[in-house]
Amino acid sequence: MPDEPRDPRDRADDTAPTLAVVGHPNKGKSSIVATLAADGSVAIAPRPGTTIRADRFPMRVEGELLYTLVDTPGFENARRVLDWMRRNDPGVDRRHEAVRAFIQQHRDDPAFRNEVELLGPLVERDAPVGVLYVVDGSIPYSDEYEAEMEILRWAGRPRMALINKIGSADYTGPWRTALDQYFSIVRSFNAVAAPFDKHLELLRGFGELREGWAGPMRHAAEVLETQRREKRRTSARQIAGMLADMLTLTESKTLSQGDDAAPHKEALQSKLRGRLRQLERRCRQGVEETYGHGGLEREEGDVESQELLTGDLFSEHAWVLFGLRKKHLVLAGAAGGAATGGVIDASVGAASFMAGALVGAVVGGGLGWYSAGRVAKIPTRSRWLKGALRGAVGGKKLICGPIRNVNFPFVVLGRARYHHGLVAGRNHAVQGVLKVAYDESDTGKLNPLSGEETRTLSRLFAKLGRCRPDSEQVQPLVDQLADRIAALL
Ligand SMILES: Nc1nc2c(ncn2[C@@H]2O[C@H](COP(=O)(O)OP(=O)(O)OP(=O)(O)O)[C@@H](O)[C@H]2O)c(=O)[nH]1
Ligand SMILES: [Mg+2]
Repeated sequence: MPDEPRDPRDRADDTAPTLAVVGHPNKGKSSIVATLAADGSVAIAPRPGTTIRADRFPMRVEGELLYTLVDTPGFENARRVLDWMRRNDPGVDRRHEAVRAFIQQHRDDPAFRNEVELLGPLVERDAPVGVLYVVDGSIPYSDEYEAEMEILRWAGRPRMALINKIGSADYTGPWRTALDQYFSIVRSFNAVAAPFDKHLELLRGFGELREGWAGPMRHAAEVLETQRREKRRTSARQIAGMLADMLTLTESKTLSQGDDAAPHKEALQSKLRGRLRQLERRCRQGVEETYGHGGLEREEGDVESQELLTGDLFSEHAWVLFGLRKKHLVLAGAAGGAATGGVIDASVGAASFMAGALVGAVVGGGLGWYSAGRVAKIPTRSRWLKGALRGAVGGKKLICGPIRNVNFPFVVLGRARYHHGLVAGRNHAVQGVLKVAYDESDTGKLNPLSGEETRTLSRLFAKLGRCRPDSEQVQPLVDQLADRIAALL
């Protein structure tokens, strides 16, 4: 019977490259693995000797294996290993056998525990493995690395050197000169700070290491790029959904006749603010999960940065930073107002449409201007319950929200864009808390919205604000909003 056709993903598994990341202890090997495998579970720590076993980290997207990275412990006794291998040199054409023999003979020798672990993946039979040798370009080159590079040469695998600069000093030049003698490809790559396009560039570079790897590595980069775009779209949908929830959110309470409304009003407003904050928190968690950073803690820095992300959505500081500038507030108010005017007129008749839109623009523009830099006020109104006036039913309903301030959704969006930028730009080598360190130099990080974008968004916000939360009109508006937001992330 002929063989069943194989799942193309299995074939991909056969051809997916494997790269062993090796080097001196504490030079960022595990950090490179974490970043390129997008895996926050890789053990990284400031002290040497963190990694004690060779561990495989497959990079899979929707079940397809793109490549595998092998994290390894650092060299400890490279000189002694090389001495042993030289004494047992079987000739240039069979030197990899000396590496294999070394492993076999020292399997139980605690002095060479690290070397046995790290060299193991390099000499596995039938497994085409590439080697990434990691050095720290912020400390000077010295002879002690020569033995490591020589051992790797003996292992006979295609290899690339990566200069990962941990500190601020720069010895990249001398390092390159030394590395060029042992490695066909030498690249600089910062495991912690490298932006996503540099990850892709490096992955494509791996394709140069072996015949037959260019295709799989180019494919891997394409898949990751597509996945990245999808993550941005998902985040945009999460942010748009949050905005829709916020713009339609109300809190209400039925009061008995004779009840003093004032304390209830306070309580309702505070409850509404609490729910809005909760919506923001939930959206942030969603975005963090989208980028594989679920369960992140946020570190609260100084008061300024605290207010920015972990701080209060309603703080004046957040409004000054993320709210629209006055010029755009007028545009926003005008666009939102024009939309309102247009809708009102539509019911009256086409002839007055433009006139209504104009009035709406003027009124809206005025409101926009008025609310520049002001923290959102929550409108609260009361409605007599049916029959209350006739005395059949007691009391009235106090309704708080939704927030109408034109600046409000822009403040929320600004904060969401800033948070998204931090999360999307965070490599998995950065472990622990999400550091919120915002200072004046970050101000330009968020591209300001153009007048056109402000107008379009304002119209959508205004339309959403007129919807009931459960109405069918909400979803199409959220979709449109998500498209706009995706372009801004
Ligand atoms: N600033 C900065 N720190 C880095 C970089 N790469 C690694 N580090 C830090 O350097 C320390 C060691 O990083 P690891 O990735 O654990 O190094 P390693 O080579 O795997 O270490 P061992 O497993 O002990 O051999 C950690 O504190 C990392 O956060 C980098 O590019 N920039
Ligand atoms: Mg390590």
